[in-house]
Amino acid sequence: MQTSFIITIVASMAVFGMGCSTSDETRPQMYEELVGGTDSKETSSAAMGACPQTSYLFPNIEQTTNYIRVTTPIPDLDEFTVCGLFKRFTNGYDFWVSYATMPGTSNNHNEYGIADSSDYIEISMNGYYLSESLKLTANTEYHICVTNFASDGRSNVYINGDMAVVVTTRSGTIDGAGSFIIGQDQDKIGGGFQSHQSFQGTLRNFMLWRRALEEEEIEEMYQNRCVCPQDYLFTLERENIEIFGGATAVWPAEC
Ligand SMILES: [Ca+2]
Repeated sequence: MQTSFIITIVASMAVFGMGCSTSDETRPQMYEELVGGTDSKETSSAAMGACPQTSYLFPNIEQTTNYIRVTTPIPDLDEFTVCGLFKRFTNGYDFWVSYATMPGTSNNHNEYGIADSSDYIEISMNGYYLSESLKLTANTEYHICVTNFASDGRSNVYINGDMAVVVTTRSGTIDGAGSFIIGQDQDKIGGGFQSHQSFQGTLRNFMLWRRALEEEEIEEMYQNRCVCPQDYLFTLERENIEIFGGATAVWPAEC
């Protein structure tokens, strides 16, 4: 009975989505109830533990309206790691992550970013972006982690647990207090999106840590999406984000 109840909820969420509308408060609440608590945050630093499961669908191609904004305050970042399970539906030029800093600091809309195309991955740090060859197939889900070292501008890209490519851009601390957006490229703080840079696909378990994760930790997360190092800065749990346009939260698979 419980299973059928969940299926009904999932079907409803799939049909109606959980988009930007603030007119229907029941959908975020429903999602939070289904996802449950986040007691895992209380465990000690760097210990592996149960990982909060999140899952989002970006269903629309070539638009500037579907995105997620992280509401967790972003501190200055020196070493940090982002990971997630990415699948895109097309071979376009897709921005997964766009972090823009506020006017009054460096006013930099390319402070940090990750984008990909069918045959390269592009990282931006400190206003400088560079791509390196990397082939990712559409409609295939990849576990992707990027460890970043602001001291020398280096980003190590791990695909399915293995180091795949190094992208070296520009050194310098990533300024905090910026705007962290998933699914669009910011050309100004919180906006300036261009449709050809939008993300269409799915994203699961995206999160950020304020350190470079060890290769062993990344490999373990690839092997088992239900565990992760507990010292993360944020996940995409509902209380940490705002969701816009047709971007939709979907019920994550159980662990
Ligand atoms: Ca742009």
